[in-house]
Amino acid sequence: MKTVLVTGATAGIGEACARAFVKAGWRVVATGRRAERLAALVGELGADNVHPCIFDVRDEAARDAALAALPEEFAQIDCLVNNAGLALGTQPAQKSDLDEWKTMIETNVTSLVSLTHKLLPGLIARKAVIVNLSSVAATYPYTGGNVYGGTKAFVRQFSLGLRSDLSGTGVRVTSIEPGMVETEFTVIRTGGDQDASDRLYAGVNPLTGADIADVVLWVASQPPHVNINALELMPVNQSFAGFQVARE
Ligand code: 8X3
Repeated sequence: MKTVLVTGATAGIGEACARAFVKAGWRVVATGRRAERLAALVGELGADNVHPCIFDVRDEAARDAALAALPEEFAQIDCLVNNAGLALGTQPAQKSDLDEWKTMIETNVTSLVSLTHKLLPGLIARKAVIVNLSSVAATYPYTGGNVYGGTKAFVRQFSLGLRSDLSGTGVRVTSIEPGMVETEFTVIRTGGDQDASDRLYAGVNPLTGADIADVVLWVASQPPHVNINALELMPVNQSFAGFQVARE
């Protein structure tokens, strides 16, 4: 039985990953800040299948304590899903809040590289799969995307660089780059504005957390000689628009 560690498993894509991996016969270490959400996941999927680790990914001491206390049967990680991340704010740079920028960088970039660095020796020993959740915002800039897009471009390029560094180890690395996925993402981004989130996704038929979880599981289930480098996906109703032009 293989073990996957999923960060940000309390909601959205992470929670869906926990469900998909358990259904496929994996053990799941589910991390997140909200203990009650993780407890519900354990209740639903079974304590033999899911081990909750309650910590904020930005808190390295709490993270290390939780990982050091992993039961033996959950301690060997075969797949790391770096899912925890967030967007804060939709304003242009000149109206953005610096603290929100820093929170995105700490969560999406610093915490991701820190956890990856910590787990790397074990991941190499087990020829593991690392799946990093980037975004279409890594490639396509949009107004108000500023630092969020920057963090996701980092995740994509870090993933590709990591893969290069890990050449010959058998470790596989993938950058997953979704477009619109209806989760708590936009409610969080807008500071709790459920109406704004509902308006954004209305009529779009957006991707779901389960759609992305299926892709993550598929990536992790490839034979050992297959590496999916990067995978970008969008709902059918989301596509590309042209450049904007400001006229004088
Ligand atoms: C966010 C993708 O398309 O909702 O990661 O901005 S999108």
